[in-house]
Order: sequence, then structure tokens, then C-alpha cells
Amino acid sequence: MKKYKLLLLSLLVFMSGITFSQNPIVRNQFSADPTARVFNGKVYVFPSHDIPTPPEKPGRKDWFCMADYHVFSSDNLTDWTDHGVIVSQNKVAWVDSTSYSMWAPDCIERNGKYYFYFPANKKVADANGRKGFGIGVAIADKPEGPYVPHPEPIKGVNGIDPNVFIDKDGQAYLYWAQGNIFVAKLKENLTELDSEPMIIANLPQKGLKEGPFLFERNGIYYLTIPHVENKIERLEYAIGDNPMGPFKMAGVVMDESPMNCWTNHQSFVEYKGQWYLFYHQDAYSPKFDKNRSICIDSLTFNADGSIRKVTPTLRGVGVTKATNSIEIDRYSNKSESGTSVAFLDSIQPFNGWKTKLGSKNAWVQYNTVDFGQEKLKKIQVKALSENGSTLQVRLDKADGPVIAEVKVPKGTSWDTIKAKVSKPQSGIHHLIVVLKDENPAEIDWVKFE
Ligand code: FUB
Repeated sequence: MKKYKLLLLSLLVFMSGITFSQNPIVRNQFSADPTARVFNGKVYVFPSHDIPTPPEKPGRKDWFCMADYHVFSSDNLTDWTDHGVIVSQNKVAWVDSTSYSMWAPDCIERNGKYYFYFPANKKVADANGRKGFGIGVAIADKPEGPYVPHPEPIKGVNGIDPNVFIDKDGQAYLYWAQGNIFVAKLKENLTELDSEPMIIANLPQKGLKEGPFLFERNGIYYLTIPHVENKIERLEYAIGDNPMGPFKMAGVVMDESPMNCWTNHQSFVEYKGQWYLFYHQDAYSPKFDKNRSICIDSLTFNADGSIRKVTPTLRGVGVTKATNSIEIDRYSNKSESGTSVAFLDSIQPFNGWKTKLGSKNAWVQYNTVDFGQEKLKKIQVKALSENGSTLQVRLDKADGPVIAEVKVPKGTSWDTIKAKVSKPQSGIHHLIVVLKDENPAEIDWVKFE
């Protein structure tokens, strides 16, 4: 059965040309609050851009700090292009340019124009004497910009975490958070409200809720929110048959972060026939959860439309080419004991992680590696072992066939070791790296040639 599944996956990958990613997906900067959208056959992600707090920032130093937004795109969910800064706090007339408050954004397309919605602290108080968060719009001809921000925030809206949904009849709705979750209709121009803001009823009354993201599937409207049911946020959803409700709470999409990141923030997208959940964790900054990183995992629905709970993975989604550096620290499975993962350099977290195999027969499994059609005859492993050790590379399961043995020489610095693949493979396989002896080894990556 398993063999059949792998064969089917190989076939699908071959037909679609898809390769996929590991978590987190943005690996050179912090990123949070991802809104993913499919535009022109690609996935675009519009996240917040967390940064370490600069000394000149007034107020709390241990808080969210965001000065601008980037947009990223991919057509295979593995290789992400950073299109650079699209909107920044010092280029929007109404935004307090010292506030570093460019929180969770969204973007939507209408008639070939792209409308980017973002919250930020206002420079001056509005007619009602309110200064807090406003929500602005910036418009572009292409998803990657350039975006031209409106000089004023949207009238009648105070709050954070804008989300826009356009229904099948063309009516657009703006959702946002400010203690409660609000909704209002938008005019055809997508920049002005067309109804009074309304508080969405029947959502949990206790515990913070924010970050609304609404989507529709098979006539069900899913209103999803991060909500603090216990101590930190988890992702929950409510369903209804109308974008303005009434909604009924229906379940949990993702439990509280195993990394203890206080916030989470979600978006849902269907791409090439598969649904994905985009969310964030604090993988690159485990000691300061206001510097976050965005992740993707697959999402599935039950026959009645309910959402199956998603468990965050390191592996992320899809297939990795055998000829790429396979970061096995993003493993799918591991032995009960003897494995751990650590930063390669704790001062430079974006250098990534290493896998430590510390006892005999400790292993990690990295799923769905595409060996292609050529039978790759060599393996390279970047590793180190103080006393020298032997690694076995196996296929498909922990006691699967050994396809290579790699002798890691004794030493304290990284070595790239080449070895022969005794049973060259084609197609999709899971990869297992096992420590054959007692001497611990550290592994950066594995690749085939
Ligand atoms: O990123 C700042 C805030 O944290 C967002 O606006 C919330 O949704 C939470 O993720």
C-alpha cells in the first residue's frame, strides 16, 4: 500500500513539476502573519516583517517591531522569490513613521489591480480623537508592486489584521480585529466602507481573538481566527452560510504552538488541487517570540466540510529533489531517542540547523525525496564527528534497504564526505539516516549526484 502511495506521488510530481518546501519557508529574515493568495498561477505570500527592535524605537523594546512589508512568490512552494519592500512606514502619509507598527496585512485582486491592506499606527488623531491603529490600502498593477498607498486610512475603521473577501456575486467584505472581530461591506472601489461595521456574534467571549481570515469552500464560509482559549493563541474556525454570518464555532485548526510562540496567524489557499494552511512559529527566535517565521502545511477537509486539525511539521509540504542539499534537520520522523536538532551557529540563526545523532541506531527520516529518472550513483554528506563514525542511508523506513554507508572521519570541523550509492534509485522515496556505531555525529545536509 505504502509503495503504491509513493508511486502515485511520483506520478503526480512528475505530471505537475511540483517540488515543495521545508518549514520555515522564508530563511533569510523574520516573517509573520502570512496571507497567501494565488495570482496569475503563482502563490504570493504577504507577511508582516518582524525585525529586532532598533534602539531608536520609542516605547516597549520587547514588543512587535515592523517597519515595512515584503512580498514573496513561488510557483512550486519550494523556491520563494523575495520581491523586496512593497510598503514602508516612512512612505505612507498617514502612518506614524516612528511606530514600527506595520502588523498583519492582506492583498486582493480586482480587475487587474492589486489592493494591499495594512494596519499601522496613525500619525494624527481622527475626527473622533482616535489615534491608534488605522487600516490603509496601497494599489498596484502587479502583485509584486510597485504599490501606491492612499494618503488616508479607510474611514470608519479602527483596528488591526485586515482581511478582504470577495464573494461570487462580486460583493467585497472587509474583516478586522479590535477586541472583537468586525465586518463591513466594501464599495466597488475596495477602498471605502459600504456598510456600518458590525461585530461578528457567537465568537468566544473570553480570551483574545484577532487575525480574521475568511474563505469559502463548497458553499461553506469559514471564518478563521487565532484565539486564546488557554494561555496562548490557537487557530480556531467558525462556519456559516453567509460572509457576514451568523457563524457557529466549529473547531480547532491548529493547537497552541509547540514552540510556545504566543501568537499564531493563518491563511488558507487552494493551489494545484491541494489546500494549504499558512501560519507562523518562532523557529529562528525561540527566546523572543516577536521575531517569527512563516510555515506551510497541507490541509484536508472531512466529507462534511469540517477541517482536520493540522499538526505543525518541520518538513513542511511536498517533495525535495535528491540533488538539492536535503536539510534532514527538517525531519518527518525520528527514533525515540538519540536525536536532536540545534542551530549551526546560535548567533546567526539564518544559517539553519544541524541534526545530532547521539547514540547507536538513532535515526531521522526525511520524507518524499525525488530521485528523478537518472539513477544517482553518489551521495555527499556534510558532517562532523569528534571520534569518527559511520552513517547508513536507508530508504523508505527505518529498517529499509541500505543504499549507502558514509564514513565520517574523526575531526572537529565540517567535512563533505562522498560515498558510493550501492543501490541507485529512481522515483520518490523517504530517506533515513542512521548512526551505525556509538560515536555521535552531526549532519548539516545530504545530497545525491
Ligand atoms: O504581528 C502583529 C500581530 O500579532 C498581528 O497583527 C496579530 O495577528 C498577531 O499575529
